[in-house]
Amino acid sequence: MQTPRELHFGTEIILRAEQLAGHSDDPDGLTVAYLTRAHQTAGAEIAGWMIGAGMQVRIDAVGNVIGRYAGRQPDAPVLMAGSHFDTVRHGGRFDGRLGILAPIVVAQHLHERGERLPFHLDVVAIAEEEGLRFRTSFLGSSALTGQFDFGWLDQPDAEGVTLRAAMCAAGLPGTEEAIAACALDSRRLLGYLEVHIEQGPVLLERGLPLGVVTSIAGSVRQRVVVTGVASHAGTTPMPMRRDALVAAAQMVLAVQRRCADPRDAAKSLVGTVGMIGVPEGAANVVPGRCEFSLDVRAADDATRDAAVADLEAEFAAIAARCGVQVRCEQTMRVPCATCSPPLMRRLAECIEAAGLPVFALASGAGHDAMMMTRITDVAMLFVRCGHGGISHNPLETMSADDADLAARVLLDFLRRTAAQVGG
Ligand code: HGY
Ligand code: MN
Ligand code: MN
Repeated sequence: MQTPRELHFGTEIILRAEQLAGHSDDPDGLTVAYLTRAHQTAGAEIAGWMIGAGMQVRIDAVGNVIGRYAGRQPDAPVLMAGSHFDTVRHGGRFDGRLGILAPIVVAQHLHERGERLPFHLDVVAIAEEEGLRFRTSFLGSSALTGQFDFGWLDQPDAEGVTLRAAMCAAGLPGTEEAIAACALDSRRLLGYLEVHIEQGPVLLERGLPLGVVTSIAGSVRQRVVVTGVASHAGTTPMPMRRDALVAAAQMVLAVQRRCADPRDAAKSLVGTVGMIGVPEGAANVVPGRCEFSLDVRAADDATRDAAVADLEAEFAAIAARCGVQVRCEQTMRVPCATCSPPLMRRLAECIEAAGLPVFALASGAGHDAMMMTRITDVAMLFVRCGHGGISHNPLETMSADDADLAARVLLDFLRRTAAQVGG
């Protein structure tokens, strides 16, 4: 028989997601960049919920909030569940946050029942995944997996504040030693489970609330800098211009053309220029410099790398034609990641036991789970996304019923894992 508490997992998740969305850098849309005031207060709110769920909480040197629902024995192994709580600019309230809230409400349920597990359940609210403030996507999970790039510490944000200074201002040590100490002991880990909104239309179109993720597309990001010559907009004849923005515009169209090649459609190749700017630009100056971001992803690394190589060659050809220079700097490279077949099977059993069809799908979006595959077995549960599957948009939504099903499957997953671990 279900307890009344179990009936409200989904409602509880939706309410908390709304409450968490109250912490924002921007009153006009949910924006939580790494280590801003809103980011810190959001982390504190999550920590409070973890404590309320009977967890011991610690905050590591990069601001990851880690709550432990202690197992029966102090030396028990650890199952980790989590996701990120930073957002894109004007993002949705479930991206990342669902993967924190679902295990918290499930832990609270276990706590209220006095049900202990033969492993520690560590719920991790990962401080940074989106790369909004610094060019540091997966910062939180990089620290957890011992892959933090210390070169990032000197990187400035748009206001010139370095990552190290931002850490110190937030009360974090900002030292390499402290960050290195964030690395988890992989020998203690049973695995990592991430519950995440699908951020696409696949489950919605099939009428399915949940899906088991098989693999996560790898991505390459670049900062592309085009340098021409700034000159007077009224006096520079059109044939004499070395306009960086005109060259960049052609490069953007080259990205669209190359990544829409139907021969790569089956490999889910996608390419995006999400940011473009003319630093120090003015209405009456021919652009002398233009910078843009490039994000290329595919279901396999070879398809993605071939597209990136073609684009670099094409950018060079465009630059030569336009009399400008182009420099491509890689800011991120994450290989495709594969979920663990045994953990996928266990998730599938839970979905089946909930009376739902089992459906497996690949993820086109990146997730902290990609980094975690470097140190442990990983599983991901996708939850149906409403509004046509839109995400990275304030319209992102999910139903309380779907959130509820996800939490129940998670609870069952913990119990099945407990049965396997024994003790
Ligand atoms: O970009 C991504 O796929 C992720 O949402 N950060
Ligand atoms: Mn996202
Ligand atoms: Mn996410």
